[in-house]
Amino acid sequence: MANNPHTNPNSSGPHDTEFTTSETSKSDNLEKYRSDAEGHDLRTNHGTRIADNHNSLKAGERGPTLMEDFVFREKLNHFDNERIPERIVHARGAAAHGYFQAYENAAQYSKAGVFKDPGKKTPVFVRFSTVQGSRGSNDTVRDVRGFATKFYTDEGIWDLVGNNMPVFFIQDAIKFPDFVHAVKPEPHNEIPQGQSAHDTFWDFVSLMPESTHMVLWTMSDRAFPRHYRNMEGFGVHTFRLIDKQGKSRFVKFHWKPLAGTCSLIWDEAQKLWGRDPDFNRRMMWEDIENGNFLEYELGVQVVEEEDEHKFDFDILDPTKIIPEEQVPVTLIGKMVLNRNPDNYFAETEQVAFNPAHVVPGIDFSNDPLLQGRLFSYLDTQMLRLGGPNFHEIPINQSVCPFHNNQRDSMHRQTINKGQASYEPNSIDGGWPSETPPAPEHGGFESHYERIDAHKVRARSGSFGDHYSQATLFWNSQSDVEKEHIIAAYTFELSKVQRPWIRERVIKEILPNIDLELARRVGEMHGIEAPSQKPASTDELGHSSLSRSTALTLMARLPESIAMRKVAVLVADGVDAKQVEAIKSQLDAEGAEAMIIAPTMSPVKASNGKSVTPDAMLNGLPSVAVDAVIVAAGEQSVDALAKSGLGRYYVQEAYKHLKVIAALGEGQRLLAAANVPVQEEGIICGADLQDVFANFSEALGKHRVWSRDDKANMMPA
Ligand code: HDE
Repeated sequence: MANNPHTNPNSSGPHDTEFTTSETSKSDNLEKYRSDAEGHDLRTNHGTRIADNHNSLKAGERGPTLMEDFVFREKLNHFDNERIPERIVHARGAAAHGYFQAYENAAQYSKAGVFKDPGKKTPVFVRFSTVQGSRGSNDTVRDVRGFATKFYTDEGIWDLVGNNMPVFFIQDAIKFPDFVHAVKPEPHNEIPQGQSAHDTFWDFVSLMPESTHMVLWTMSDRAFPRHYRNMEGFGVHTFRLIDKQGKSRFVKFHWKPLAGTCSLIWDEAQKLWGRDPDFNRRMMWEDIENGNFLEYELGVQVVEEEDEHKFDFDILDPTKIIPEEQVPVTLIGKMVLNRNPDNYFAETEQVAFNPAHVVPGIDFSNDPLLQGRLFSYLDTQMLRLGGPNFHEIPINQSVCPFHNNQRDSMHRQTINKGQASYEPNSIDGGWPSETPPAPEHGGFESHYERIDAHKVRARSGSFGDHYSQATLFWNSQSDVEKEHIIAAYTFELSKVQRPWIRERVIKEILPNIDLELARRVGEMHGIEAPSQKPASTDELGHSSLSRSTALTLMARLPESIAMRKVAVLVADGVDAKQVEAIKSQLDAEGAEAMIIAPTMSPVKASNGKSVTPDAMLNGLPSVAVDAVIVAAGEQSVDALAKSGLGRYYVQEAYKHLKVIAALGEGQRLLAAANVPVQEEGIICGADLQDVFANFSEALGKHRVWSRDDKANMMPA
């Protein structure tokens, strides 16, 4: 309970209750800061019109520049100071605006206003990021993706600062600087960028068995999502939800993508570093511009307080999931990302997330990783955004009113009126005043938790199981996913120069996950893996589940071909009518046709018409699309078959398990490229409707998984 006896005597309850957000509240709030130069004169920052923006003021045409030139000095001075420190982690990111809408069932768990009214759309701003690389690194690196959501609610900002993987590398926040130093580019030469495949990372994680579960997730294909719309999000820690009666329940947050889950393939991801380093960022931007919005459902796993100790693991341990078979995910709302930012720096770069930004109805657990984060995020903004007033930066401003007695410091924008910047006061009428906690519109009240303990620098014995859920994850993967994980460990360790680190991973860590995994990776490194699990029984832990379907990406494949990008290969002599028919068919199923030709010149079709290409063969390579259709037309197919890039296009698509369709003579391109024509996922035929029936079904499964073992034989 609020216990200040000096609370404003005029205040008989909350005074800001009139305020309610709508879908456009944040955009309206940003409007006063937007600036459009159209029709305006060029001026200095202080308003003086500039007559010449090409020449500095000099003593004579060939003489030195004069100190007096305030136009020059101001311009250069501002430019020289344009950069701010990038985020220490999650430096590379892309963001979008949108809204969240609760379902009917949400309010039963939490009194937070954001869950109250299913008719209401609360504005959100979501930033996706990679973790290791710097701001200019590549999008498709093997890494965790940040999934940070800022809800601009009636009652203040709630930040759900999550990742696309549900666990973390360490259990206690005091190890975070060690972990980040180990994973970042190495300190002596700043190599490698955006990679975990280097000595310091594998040295650290092989000495820290608690990291094993999370490392396994990062060795899976989840580490390079095909699109931000195709990845799950997780709050990771256990939080608390507080209902109107003040009852607390533990909760894990999940974002479930409506477009299903799917990922790139490692070779494809690597090629994209060069061919489209902005792949994820570009796809999201273009899709939103084209009205193909990103959609997720918010889910919760709710655990009653009395069930806290019913699990094989400690729910406060952030290296553990709560398997969905044990506590199902209840969907409580939907989020739509539907508007690109106006300015990258002002919005995406300056946004400041913080897991400590909560509203009444949401509270923390004692997870020691979460507890540390509650300090770190505010702290880091002091350096990055230059002081404690970063909450005034437009993107960070709450849309609901906020008043307090915090004052001054660098770049203060607010002009606080009145004489009393303290509380209690009798000079300014006692305002702003406290609000007692209440089921609605109340002040924030921390959960009334009894803590009776010794002060210790220690870790709970219940955090000692380091392997059982790694084994659960491994056992839950499909065969193809397992092969990809084996290949990932093999590749990563091949980049580790110190043999004892490779040995430690293969002999002391991997066998505790699975003996076969260790044996297979060991084989590729000439290292014999042990035949018994070396860890103690306590470290191996126990999982009452042997498999969880929610852990395989295959459990939520897209099913439909909506919003998939399909390359249609054409050259001079193509059947223009058929190209139109392919486009309409893809359009009808919600997919996007990209006409790809050898050059950007209009293609001369067999009927004398012309077809306008969207891109060239090497401008939009197969790694940037989901499937390929070779259009019919004798001359067109011959030209593509003679072109190295044409043959490479289908070879590479084959290698990456993509669905390939060839219409009419199109088959000849496949033959010329040594792509088998009679195989699952290669659809040849003359009739468009027949071909499409198979094509759509195959693409709904995202890739032709049965081809995985053959694909490596393709040299592309
Ligand atoms: Fe973060 N993390 N983190 N983290 N984190 C930051 O905050 C930190 C952790 C996550 O798009 C930093 O503003 C500590 C888990 C995301 O702006 C920093 C610990 C999860 C983002 C920081 C963790 C995350 C960050 C760097 C361990 C998933 C990007 C810049 C105790 C639940 C947010 C910044 C954005 C960013 C600290 C662990 C997610 C330094 C100390 C676990 C998505 O404050």
